[in-house]
Amino acid sequence: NARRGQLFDEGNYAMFIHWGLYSMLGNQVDGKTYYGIGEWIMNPRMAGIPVDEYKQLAKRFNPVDFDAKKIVAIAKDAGMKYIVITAKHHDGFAMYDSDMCDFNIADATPWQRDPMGELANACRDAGLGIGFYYSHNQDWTFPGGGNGPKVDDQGQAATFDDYFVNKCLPQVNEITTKYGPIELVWFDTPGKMPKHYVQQLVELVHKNQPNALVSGRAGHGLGDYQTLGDMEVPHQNVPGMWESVDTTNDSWAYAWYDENWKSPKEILKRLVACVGRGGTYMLNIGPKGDGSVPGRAAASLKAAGDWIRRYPQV
Ligand code: JFZ
Repeated sequence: NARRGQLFDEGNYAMFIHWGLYSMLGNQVDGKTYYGIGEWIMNPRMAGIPVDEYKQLAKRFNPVDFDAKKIVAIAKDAGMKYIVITAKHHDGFAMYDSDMCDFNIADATPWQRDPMGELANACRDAGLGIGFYYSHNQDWTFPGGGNGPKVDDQGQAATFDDYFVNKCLPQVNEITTKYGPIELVWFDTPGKMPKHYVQQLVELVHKNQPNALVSGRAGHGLGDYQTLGDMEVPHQNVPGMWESVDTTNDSWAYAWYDENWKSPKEILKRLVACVGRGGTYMLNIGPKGDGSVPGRAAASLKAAGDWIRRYPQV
């Protein structure tokens, strides 16, 4: 993009991707199914998986069917203009090769690849934009992270500042410098995070990526645009630059039982409702633990895209 904000003027339909260690579980732990959003599986509200146990999952994470080019083709055929993917969700697991924390996909799994890099390259080759979701406040596995462990490995008390200085800020620096120009950083659930932390993050993103947008959920009104409530499709005009985030079924991350897929017609109605009111529609898919995209999601995106492509650009 030549300027910040251009993305929302021109790229009004995007793919959101929730993908991480939790995708391996698909809402099932030790034979028991937990109903809810899959990326929250380790939280006490769901399975309540202890940090050490959750970290062990990485040793079995081997998404051999992940194919960045395939995912980009699905987005492109759907009529989408950019992709935003979870570089780190609340579980704290980095889905890219991080030098700041070894709880990451390149260092902690047998797969040892960097899917964020692969996806960024595939997007650029196809003329699509790329952006990263980064859970800046909540980190459930790093000492001091929001809703995370209160002590470090040595049993010493850890503060949010420890987490922020040693993991959060350096990782946001990584995702905004390692992968060339990116379109946006999607921060989420700021909670009670003090303003000066959010300020530092926003400044860092704008410094490293002058044309990238910062999501409305950065906190303290410091984002570049407004994000409506999850799965909220407005019924009235919304002023300013805004987006709606939505998912193809009920969960964001892959959930084995979740077959409540939106039909192509529903997708189009929701897309048009947002775009027609001046917004951007970002629609999520949850790839499986093996990296593949659920067939029903891909098929509906394709069918909706076929309809979009029948009409000339206006
Ligand atoms: C957050 C995450 O906790 C969730 O796992 C997912 O990534 C989703 C896209 O974002 O959940 C939220 C955040 C904000 C609202 C609702 C759910 N909200 O403002 O309505």
